[in-house]
Amino acid sequence: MPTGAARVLAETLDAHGVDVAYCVPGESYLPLTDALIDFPQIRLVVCRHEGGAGLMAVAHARLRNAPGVCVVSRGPGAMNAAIALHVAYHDAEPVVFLVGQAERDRLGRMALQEMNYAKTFSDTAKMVIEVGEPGQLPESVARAFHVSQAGTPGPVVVVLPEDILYGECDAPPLGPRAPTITAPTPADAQRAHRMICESERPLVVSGGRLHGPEALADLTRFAEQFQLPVAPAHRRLHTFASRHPNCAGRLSNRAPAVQMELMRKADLLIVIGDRLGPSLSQGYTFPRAPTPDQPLIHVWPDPAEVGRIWSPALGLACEPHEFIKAMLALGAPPAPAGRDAWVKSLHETHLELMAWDEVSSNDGVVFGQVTRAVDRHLAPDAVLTYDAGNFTSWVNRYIHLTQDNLFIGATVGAMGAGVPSGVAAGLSSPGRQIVTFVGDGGLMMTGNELATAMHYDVPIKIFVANNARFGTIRMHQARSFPGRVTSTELTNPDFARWGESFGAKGFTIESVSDVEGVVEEAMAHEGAVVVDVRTSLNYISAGGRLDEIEAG
Ligand SMILES: Cc1ncc(C[n+]2csc(CCOP(=O)(O)OP(=O)(O)O)c2C)c(N)n1
Repeated sequence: MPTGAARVLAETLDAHGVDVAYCVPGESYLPLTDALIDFPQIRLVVCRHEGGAGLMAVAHARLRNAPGVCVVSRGPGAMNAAIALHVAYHDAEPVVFLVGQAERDRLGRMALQEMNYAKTFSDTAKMVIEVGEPGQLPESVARAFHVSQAGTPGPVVVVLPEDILYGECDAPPLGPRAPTITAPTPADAQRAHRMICESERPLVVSGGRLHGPEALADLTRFAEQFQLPVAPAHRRLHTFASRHPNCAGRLSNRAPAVQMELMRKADLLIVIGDRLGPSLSQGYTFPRAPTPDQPLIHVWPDPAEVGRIWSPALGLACEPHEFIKAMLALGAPPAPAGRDAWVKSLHETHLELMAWDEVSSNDGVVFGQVTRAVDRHLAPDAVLTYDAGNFTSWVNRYIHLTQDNLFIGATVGAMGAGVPSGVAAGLSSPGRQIVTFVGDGGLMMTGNELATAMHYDVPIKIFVANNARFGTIRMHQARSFPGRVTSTELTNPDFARWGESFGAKGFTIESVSDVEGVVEEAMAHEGAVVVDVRTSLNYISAGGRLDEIEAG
């Protein structure tokens, strides 16, 4: 007996275990919002902008290691969500976007808000699935979930013509397809094992595909048993505990020169669970593209990606955790002489870099003072998120993390991701402490999602690096056009009062003497918090001062 198509769609989402979906409602998919009333187990989170909703779905995917779901209205709604497709594509996060469309018999006539999604998203979606008939709904949605996770994860768009949602559907709802887990072949595992065991100066890079406590614990065992130094990849900071004696330092963008000088001495790179990219590879120099300076073992579950840019000595298109399990199963022989000293030298350099040099400035608070203070108040399983901008360098440098933390940052460097990611953390992973760092530039892009946090009682703690500038661009200007300042100055609201107007508690840090007290109070506060940190412009990043850059 036919059932309402929107109900079958809701049943299919339910069968896929969806318990949170992020949306901005639209008249183009009213039957779906209506059908979801009967599925209280699926929480439809209403956001204030589709960019925010989409970025929350991306963060959800990272938090849960499962597809995020974003539902947006057609045309304008879809275009607002486009940034999230771009982030999910570059960051390899599985997200299913359900997007409204005009009625089928109006398509091609410039119907209200009609759009050709296959054309528009041809470069940012793994797949665009147009639902042509109501009976295709369950299969289309099941395909979207499967494709979003298979191989290199990414965003999949399901296009829902309005009349289909109002129609009836003969097909039953569908559940998820069985996942395919790929493991290394025994021969490849043996070869990798031999290369690792014989190397004097190996370096493991731990990427974001290493998800969850078991995979991360096995990574630590692998490092300990084989005496391997491990560097967490760009914006995947929690994948290896920063205080662990095998931690080699973080491969963030523009990593400190002294660290890179040492790491470049590695005689083997083992990249596990990261696609690599411009930031991690320090502009395609580590490993060097297309031919690395040292042998590279690259582990990523997609043969099209392994070898696409870099030429690895050994490419393994398999699940990263399976690779680690295979290495552990082969056992660790005694490491070559000198390995111990190599691991120690990397770790000592890393700890020296993470130690705070007492610096202050007369043009505002050095943001590192704040990140360092926050570090002391972090819960053991805190979720940290950040936006994009120079202030992130202080977080990369001065916040210690363990594998019990979860760190979310868009590797593609999209401003606006920070606050929505923090809100998603509260909704997808309730009960954990959530700390978000954002610049004044990024906050004014998607900070309106603080309203979503208030609506759903998410106790997000937002620390704003407020230097009244698009600071990163100001820094690049100083480098490329010294003395010529333009288009980077900002006039901001009073962020503490701005936060309070939403119902959050507002704080302002104006000088170094405010830091300890305010951070302690803000971190202890039970609800949402906005801390406006009047930040030094001169200390533009942990890597260099503006006056020094200007001077050349
Ligand atoms: C959506 C988006 N727009 C523009 C940029 C280019 N961009 C990179 S950093 C930056 C300035 C960031 O300013 P702010 O958030 O205040 O942080 P700061 O760099 O001052 O620490 C801009 C405009 C970007 N990365 N993303």
